Amino acid sequence: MDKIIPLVILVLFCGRGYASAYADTVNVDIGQTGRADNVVREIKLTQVDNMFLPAQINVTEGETVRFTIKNGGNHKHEMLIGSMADLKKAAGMRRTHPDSEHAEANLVQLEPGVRKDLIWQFGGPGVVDFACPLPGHFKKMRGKIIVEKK
Ligand SMILES: [Cu+2]
Repeated sequence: MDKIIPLVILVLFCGRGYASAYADTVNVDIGQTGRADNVVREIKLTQVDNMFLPAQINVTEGETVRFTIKNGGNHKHEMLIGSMADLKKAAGMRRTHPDSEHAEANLVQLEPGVRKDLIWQFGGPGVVDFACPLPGHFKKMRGKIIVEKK
């Protein structure tokens, strides 16, 4: 036991160091719910088991986009827009509380065969992530939205 405990502490410490030094930037301007009369672009997204098609989208800063998301798979899927830190947090929540209800503005939940719209206004330039946070989907079912400078 004497040797195991310090190793666990070391792993935890390294995990945090990695998270803060690399990918999971918390201060991402993900944008906000958009208004239908401001929509300048429609983007079709298809969910299959388990990926998004396409998985990379380019938009322009400030732009309001109507995403039309179709679940073409045989399983329930979600699309959640956020920073990678937000998405990982949501995926963790889905694992620990699989039956909880979610009604965030940046989330769409789709049963198989269903199509839904999400109108979203992007903020400043950067990279916004999206994913299906459901257990077993999250690692592969991800995409990136590149918000380009105007
Ligand atoms: Cu999914």
